[in-house]
Amino acid sequence: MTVKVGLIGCGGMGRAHVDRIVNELSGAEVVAAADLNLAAAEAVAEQVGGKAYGSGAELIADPNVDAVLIATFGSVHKDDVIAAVNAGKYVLVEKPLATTAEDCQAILDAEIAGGKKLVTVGFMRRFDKAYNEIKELVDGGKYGPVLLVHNRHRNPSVPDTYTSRNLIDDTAIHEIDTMRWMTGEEIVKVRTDNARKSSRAHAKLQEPIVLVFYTESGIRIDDEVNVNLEYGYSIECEVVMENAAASLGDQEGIHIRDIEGNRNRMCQSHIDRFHGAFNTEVQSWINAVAADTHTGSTAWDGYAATAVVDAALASQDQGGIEVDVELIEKPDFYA
Ligand code: ISE
Repeated sequence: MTVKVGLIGCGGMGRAHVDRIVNELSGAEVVAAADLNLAAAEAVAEQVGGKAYGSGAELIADPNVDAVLIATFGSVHKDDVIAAVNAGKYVLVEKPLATTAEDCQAILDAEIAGGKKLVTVGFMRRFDKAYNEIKELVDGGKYGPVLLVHNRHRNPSVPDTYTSRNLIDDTAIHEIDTMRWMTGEEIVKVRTDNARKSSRAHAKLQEPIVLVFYTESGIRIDDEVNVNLEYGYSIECEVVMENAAASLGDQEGIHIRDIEGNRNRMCQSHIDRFHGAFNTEVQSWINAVAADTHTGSTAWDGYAATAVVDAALASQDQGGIEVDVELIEKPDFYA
């Protein structure tokens, strides 16, 4: 079966997914594209020989669309995700699932009412080879339990529209999900520490910051979020167990030795650094849709990550105090 995919949101991320489906992956074709900016949808539709729509609702209602890939802004995810679930279509939605825990709960309710797991949240790091190798070490237990994790999330620059809240709800949300997945535990407390402000950050952006999380068993996790560090897109993670520490390799790309030194080529964006993880993620989703099963992170994972984001934003608003994460009881549906 060739899965007929409809794309909602024809910006950079959506177009990168179309390119991977067309050029690198197998088992799917893009048959429709939607965007409020109809010209952007038409450009993608022309590329793939599909239909263009001015809204997600119209694309979801198209009987020729088997499954939906959503790459719009998080603040407008909720209605399209619920419409796809109500139409019984699998949906891969870019992070965040929605921007408030309340909106995520509405998605959980719709999915539970339909009785079938249809929603996958695009937390692509779960498909990154190196993160998976560390997780295997953690799960294998050879080195004892995890005590601490140190993360660094560095971007070369961000646009002027990027706000201090985005440090948490757009950037650190990746570590929030990865740490829940890696440790198999919920995050129960969070605080935010400010650092000396980077002179490269625009006037209203207070960064870098360090988030400090604690999980149910007391694992302490820190996450430096530093989004104007000029040199590149750099993601670091060191997991400290009782008898060993394991870290991600420096970059996904190549290593160079020349007269100027011995170094890695620096990635410049998430699309570059996580190219392999995105491909594996979308290919797994295509395979799962074709087999009528669910893969990857669930709507519960999307909800739990957003609940941690809400607590971290509350900490940020209140001068960095430690805030408890409020989670509803996990429905058996997601056990
Ligand atoms: C962006 O939306 C991402 O998902 C990237 O992985 C992250 O590094 C960046 O800060 C975000 O803006």
